[in-house]
Amino acid sequence: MRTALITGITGQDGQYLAEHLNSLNYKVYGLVRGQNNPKIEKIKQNFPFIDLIEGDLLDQSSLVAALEVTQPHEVYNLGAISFVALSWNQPVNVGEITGLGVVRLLEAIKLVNKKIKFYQASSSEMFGKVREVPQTEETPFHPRSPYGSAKAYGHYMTVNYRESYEMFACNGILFNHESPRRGLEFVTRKITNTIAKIKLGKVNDLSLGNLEAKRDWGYAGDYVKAMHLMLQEDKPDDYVIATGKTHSVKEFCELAFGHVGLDYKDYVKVDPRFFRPAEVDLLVGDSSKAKKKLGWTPSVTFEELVKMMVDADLALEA
Ligand code: NAP
Ligand code: G4F
Repeated sequence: MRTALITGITGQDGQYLAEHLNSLNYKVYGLVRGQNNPKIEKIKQNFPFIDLIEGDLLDQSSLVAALEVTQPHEVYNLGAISFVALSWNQPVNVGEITGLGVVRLLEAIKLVNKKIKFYQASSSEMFGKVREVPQTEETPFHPRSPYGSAKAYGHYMTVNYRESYEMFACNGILFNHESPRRGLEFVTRKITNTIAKIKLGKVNDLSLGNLEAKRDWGYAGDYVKAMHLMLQEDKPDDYVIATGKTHSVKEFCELAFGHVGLDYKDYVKVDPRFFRPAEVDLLVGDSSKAKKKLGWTPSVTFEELVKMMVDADLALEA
């Protein structure tokens, strides 16, 4: 039986990846942190097949111990401070966890067993002020936030360990991916959850920041399959994972409000508090390499994703 250790198991992607690996008969371990983390109970209840192990990307020895205990064939590093807006308020914390955390894990693998295959959750945020459209594996990075900069460091260190120590280390450069399990702080879920509350008379309006920003939004359930496929290849490599289509926050609002028979213009207020010190205006990825080499393609369209999220939030809030 193959064994995987996932950091970030309490997050959106950790949950989908654990389900996917379980369906492939993997033994799944999940790294959890904190002495009273409320998310841990939910994981225990909803995913009883996951074995939880304590550890923290800030603590080198806890990562070494986690690898020694679980002896995984594959490690998926999904743990991070992942909310871009927060990264301006906590740049050092983000550097420590989202950036240096990658190196702590790579070092732990080098020490315990260099044959462990490693997946790093790289991000389209690294493209930032984009140098070309669409973005590919060859597009230069120009990160626009402490988060994007920390991810770029983690990305290059993953490449560096691959080249220096012949480790099987891959970067998945994933564009935005969403689902009903998305954190409420991210714009898509903030929109769909507030729509459900408006529809049920719990709130009256929705305050957002920049409505013109464009993102390449896909479905998280599709994207975790690409993570696994990367580690099954003969050689380690880096891959862009995206839908190839881009939409503005405004378009997301139009479609999501429209799905419940409302006009977004009657509810959405623009609030300067939600603007960022530097914005990533446009992201759209070219995942031809993943299609060609991994046979990966997304299965859920933008329209299906928006409806799925609105319907799930209506059910949750009812
Ligand atoms: P998420 O829902 O925000 O989950 C982040 C996870 O990181 C949580 O499980 C959190 O655990 C864990 N974490 C935070 N600090 C940690 C620490 N010090 N040690 C260990 N774990 C820690 O993120 P996601 O959307 O699933 O994304 C997964 C990964 O992909 C992240 O690295 C993210 O940056 C990256 N990514 C995401 C997207 C996207 O669109 N979703 C796109 C590109 C890249 P706690 O419960 O303990 O807080
Ligand atoms: O949903 P967001 O917060 O996601 P963002 O910044 O694109 O980051 C996500 O995707 C990255 C991949 O590209 C991941 F690496 C990262 O971990 C995370 O998962 O914001 C999307 C856009 C931004 O342009 C933001 O300015 O929506 C705009 N926006 C407008 N109003 C808002 C809001 N974002 C949030 N969170 N809240 C608002 O009220």
